[in-house]
Amino acid sequence: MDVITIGETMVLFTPNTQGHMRYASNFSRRFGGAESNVAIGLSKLGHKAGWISRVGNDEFGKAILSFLRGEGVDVSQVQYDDAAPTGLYFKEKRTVSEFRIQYYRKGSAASKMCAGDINEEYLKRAKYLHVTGITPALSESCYEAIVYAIKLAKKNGVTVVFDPNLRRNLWPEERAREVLLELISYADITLPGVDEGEFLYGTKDPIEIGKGILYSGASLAVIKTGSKGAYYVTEEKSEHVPVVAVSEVRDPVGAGDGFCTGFLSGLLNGLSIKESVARGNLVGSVVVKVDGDVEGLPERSELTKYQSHIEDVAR
Ligand code: KDG
Repeated sequence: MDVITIGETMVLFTPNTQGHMRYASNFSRRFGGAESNVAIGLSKLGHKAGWISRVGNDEFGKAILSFLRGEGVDVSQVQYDDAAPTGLYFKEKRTVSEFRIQYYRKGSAASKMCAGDINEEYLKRAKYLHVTGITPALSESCYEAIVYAIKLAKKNGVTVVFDPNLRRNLWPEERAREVLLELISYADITLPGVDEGEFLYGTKDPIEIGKGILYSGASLAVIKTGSKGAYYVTEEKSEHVPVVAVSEVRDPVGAGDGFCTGFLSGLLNGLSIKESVARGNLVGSVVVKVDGDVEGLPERSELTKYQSHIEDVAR
C-alpha cells in the first residue's frame, strides 16, 4: 500500500441551476470527502491507496463503497454502521464564482469512527498515512481515532502527511486551532493553505508559516497559495513553485486534495520536493476545471498532456 487515509465520504448533491438552493428542483448526485478524494486521485495515477471509514448501512453507504471500489481504492477497512446514516452535503452555486457548502453529517456513520477501527497490521503496510483536520472535527471518538492512527504510523515508520483542511462550520475556532496545532506537531509533512496558515500562525507569509510548522517538528511544510502556486520549506531551503493560471475555474472544491494527490504521487515516484510540489500544482489546477470534487482528477496518461498544457480534442 502506498497511502492509507482515514475520513468521511458523503453523498454530494449539487443543484443543476445557480442561485439560492431553495429554488432548485433538480440535483446531480456525486460523492465527496477530502480523504477519499486523495485516495481516488492516487489510484487514478497508478498508486495503491486504502481508505478507512464508516458509512451507513443504507443505499448511499452502498453507493459510496461501490464508487470507491470502482476507482480502485482498497475499502477492506470500511465498515457499515447499522445505527447511523451516511452523511450528505450540498454544494450550492450562488453565482458563477460563489459556492456555499451545507453539511448534513452530524451524527453520521463516519462520525462514529473510533480508535478501535484502526488496524495496526493494515496501517503499517503503508508508506504514507494521510490525515486531515476534518476527521477530528466530526466527533471526540474521531479525534481519538486520528491521534491513535498517527501514533501507530510513527511507531511503524509510516510517514504522516497532514492537511489541516479547516472547516469552520464543523467546530468552534478555539478547539480547531488547538487540535490542528496538536496534529501538526505529530506530522512529518504538513500542507496548509495560506489562509489556514494565517488562522494558525497569525501571518500570511508562506515562509513564516512554514517555519512555524518546522518548529513543531516536521521535516517539510508545503504552503498552498491557490492561483499563485505553492511554497515549500525545509530546514535547508525554501522555494516558491509557480502554477500555470487556469483560464476557467468551474469548481474550486477539491483543489487542495488534487494538490495533495499530485504532491504525494511525486514523492512516491521519487521526484524531488520541488518537482512533487509542481505535480501538486498541476493536479490541483486540472481539478478545478471540472464540476465535482473528484471528476477532474487526472489519470496518469493525462499528466504528460497537462504538463505540456496541450488543450486538445481527442477524436
Ligand atoms: O476538499 C474537498 C472537500 O471539502 C469535500 O470533498 C467535502 O470532505 C469534504 C468536507 O468535509 O468538506
